[in-house]
Amino acid sequence: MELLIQKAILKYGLEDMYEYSEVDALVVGAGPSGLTAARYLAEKGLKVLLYDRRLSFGGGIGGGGNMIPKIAVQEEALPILEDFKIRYKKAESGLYTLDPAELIAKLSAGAIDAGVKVMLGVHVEDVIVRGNPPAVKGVLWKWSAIEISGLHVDPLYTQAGAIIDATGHDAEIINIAARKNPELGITLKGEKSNWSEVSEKLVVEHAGKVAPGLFVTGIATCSVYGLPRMGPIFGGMLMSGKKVAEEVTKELKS
Ligand code: 48F
Repeated sequence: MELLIQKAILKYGLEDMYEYSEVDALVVGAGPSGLTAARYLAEKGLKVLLYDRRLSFGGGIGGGGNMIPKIAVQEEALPILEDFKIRYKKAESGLYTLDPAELIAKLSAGAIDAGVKVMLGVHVEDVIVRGNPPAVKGVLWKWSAIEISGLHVDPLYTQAGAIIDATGHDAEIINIAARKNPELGITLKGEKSNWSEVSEKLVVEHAGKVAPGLFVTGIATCSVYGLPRMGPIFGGMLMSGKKVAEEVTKELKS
């Protein structure tokens, strides 16, 4: 039996890895912005792969608002909640509240049902840049377990028409791309102190293309463009995910 289990995993798992070594769009980060972006991209018929270095979904959603199990969003985000069939309640403040566990589960299920292939335990550590003008063409990655072990193991490669950095506060992929490839002309301005109402709008406006082949969404957008962080309100994360999906779709289909 052990042998049959292993053979089934190797045969079909490696088949998946082979098929997904080249995709239309690669989203790095399975937080609120990455899951939202991935679903709307897949709905347009694109081949979409989503990596997260953890063995679980949701990024910063699980902590709710300051570890209290409720999340706040503003009215403009309600159409996205409805697309994912996420339940919400109106609060006295004019905001809407929802359950973080439901948000994680339904964003994840929505992305997978739309056709997104998810690989967890994958740490993206570098980008590949080619061409003139230079463009980001793919990423290098390791299993997170290898990254954490500190062992020297060469990374694997995934090629993508568009790479979306949804890695959260540190904008890890764009940081690496900027530092190692000055020819891309990316300058990261760094995240500013909290200003929720301003940041929630600016993060949606700025989500999009950073360099050829490379896009940003979610709170990573604040690090790239010097925008204030927004604290425990999540509408901007969802709306910036949808916005980047629209930009990437336009570019890949043109
Ligand atoms: O941090 P995260 O939830 O990013 P987000 O979608 O949402 C931010 C909010 O959760 C919250 C907030 C809202 O107001 O401020 O912080 O912008 O999810 C980022 C995901 O990316 C993964 C990480 O494990 C997390 O699940 N990640 C980060 N770096 C890498 C990565 C990497 N190098 N390779 C793979 N995954």
